[in-house]
Formats: sequence, C-alpha cells, structure tokens
Amino acid sequence: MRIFSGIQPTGRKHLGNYIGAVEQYVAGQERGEGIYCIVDLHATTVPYDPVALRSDVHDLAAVLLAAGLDPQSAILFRQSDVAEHTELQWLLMSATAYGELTRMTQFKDKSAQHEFISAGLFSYPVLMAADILLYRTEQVPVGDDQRQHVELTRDVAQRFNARFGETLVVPEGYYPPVGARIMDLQNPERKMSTTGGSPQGTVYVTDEPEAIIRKFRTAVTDSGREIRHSPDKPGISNLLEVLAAVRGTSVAALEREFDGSGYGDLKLAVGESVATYLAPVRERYGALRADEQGLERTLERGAERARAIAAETMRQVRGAMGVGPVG
Ligand code: AQP
Repeated sequence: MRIFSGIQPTGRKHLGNYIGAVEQYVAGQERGEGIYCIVDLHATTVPYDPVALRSDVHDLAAVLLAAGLDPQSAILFRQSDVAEHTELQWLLMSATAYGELTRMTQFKDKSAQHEFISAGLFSYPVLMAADILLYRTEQVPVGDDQRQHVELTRDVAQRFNARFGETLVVPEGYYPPVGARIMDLQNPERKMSTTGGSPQGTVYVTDEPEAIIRKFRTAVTDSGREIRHSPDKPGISNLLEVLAAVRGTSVAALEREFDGSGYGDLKLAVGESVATYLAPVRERYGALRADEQGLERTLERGAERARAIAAETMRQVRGAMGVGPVG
C-alpha cells in the first residue's frame, strides 16, 4: 500500500493538524510505504516571509520526526527539492477544468482573507493533485477539510487516464474515524486553523502543558449539563472527539464514562490527556530542531528516494501526452 500526504510549513502546527494528519502519518507506517512531503511551494501562494519559510520547514520536519516518523522506512522530503512536482502540475492543468477550481471552498475562504489573490492560490489544488499522483499513491491520509481537493485529484486522474490511456493511479482519501475535523476551542463552529483561528482556541503541538490545560478549561460550551455528542452541542462534541482521539477510544464509551459528570470535569480530563499526549513530542522536538544539519541530511536523503519514483512517473506521463522525445 503506497501512502502519501503533504503538509504545509506554515508556522506552528496545531492539535487539528496533529490528530487529523501527523498521527495518521505515523500510523500509516504500519499499513504501508509512507511518503510525506513538506509542501513549501504551497506556502508561497499567500503572502509569506522567505527567511521564515526555510526555518518553518525545519520546524515542521522536527515535529514530524518527534511524532515518530521514521525516515529510514518512510520517505520524508521537501517539495521544492523534487522539480517533478511543478512539471506534473503544469501538465495536469490541461486535464483540470477552470470551473472545477472556481468551486473549491478553500480557495473561496482564503481569497477572502487576502487583498492580492495569486494565480498560485487558484491553482493550488492542481499542485496538490500532482504531489499525490506523482507517487502512484493509493491512500491519502488528510483531515476532513481536504476532502474536496482529494476528490478533485481523483477526477483529474480519471480524466487524464480516459484521454491519454491508463497512466495514473486513482487514489482514495483516508480520514481518521474520530478527529478528522477538530474545532476551535473558542469558536466550535469553526475548525481549528493556522490562519483563521483564535489564539486561546488553538492548541499548539509545542504548547507548555499548563497552557494546554488552561485553553481546555476556558473552552466554549453550551449552557446545558448533558455530556453528549450532538450537532446542537458543538463545543462538547469537539471535546469528546479530542479525548476519544488522544485516548484511542470511542465517543460512545466516553459518553458512558462521563454520564452524570459536569462540563468542568470533562474539560479538565481533556486538557490533562492532551498535555500528556503531546508532552513526549514536545520534549523530543527540542533536540531534533537544534540539529539543523541533521534535519537537512534527512530531507536530502528523502528527496533522493522521492526523485527516483517521481522521475519514472514523469517518463510515463510525458510518453502518454506526447511531450518531449520518445523515451
Ligand atoms: N482542524 C483540523 N482538524 C483535523 N485535521 C486538520 N487539518 C488541518 N486542520 C485540521 C489537516 O492538517 C493537515 C495539514 O494541513 P495544511 O498543510 O493545510 O496546513 P495548514 O494550512 O497550516 O493548516 P490549517 O489549519 O488547515 O490552516 P488554514 O486553516 O489556515 O488553512 C491536512 O491534512 C489537513 O486536512
């Protein structure tokens, strides 16, 4: 089973990224051959600081290694080190409809946040399709917010194959059964997010345990008393999902366990469990982040392995599309 996912080096990673994606990458190592890409080219589609971008790549590489990604078995690399991503993106643009891209909700949300709306932001989902299809990926572990982009990737691959002959593998999205959409603790109607969230409602992977417990203690809930997962209780439902994800249990089991307890008990239990869950990651992160040369070596080795797979896919794509010499 070939598993691929990309993750943006955009500042500090939050609990949503961790449960929805990073934890799935680590678990994926058991299921198959994992390829994980730090997508720095995606991060250039909105205003950014070039100096910070390089350092953010190192921050993220250290988080992924601290979480338990083993670069000996999985491939961990930086997107811009493998030029085939942008070449395949350009070729896939011809198999993507303009109308499809205008329907992407992430583009609509993000373009509303910026004055200068880059063409890169608009074509972002095609680069994401190229990232995935380059590695003949079968499974893509991502959070629920990426569902529409994974569906677009499948449509583009199917259209390409219908037009140019069977060349690309059509991947499946893989969404965690609990925690695929962790919500902001202060605004549980909105997902926890790097750019759109509230500081108090966003738990970062490298937060101190006391800060984590405080953020959960002040989480917004309803004025009722019943601990139940339901659409009319977004705050409580989110807390139950977070606790189920970090404890590796089900929401139904937690509803039974907390039957008759107060909201304060649940908030404290979630805060403490998340602090305990993230503490070893934070501890390992410090030493890994300090060794920049070691991180660069890991990314370089990963890029070499990624290039070997990507080059073969590009040979087939170029052949199917009649681009370049016969090869
Ligand atoms: N709230 C979330 N719950 C579960 N999974 C989530 N992901 C993001 N938010 C949640 C998943 O994390 C992975 C990496 O996301 P990314 O590369 O898009 O990184 P980002 O842009 O910094 O993360 P955000 O928070 O999604 O930023 P905004 O909101 O600013 O765009 C993906 O698999 C994603 O599904």
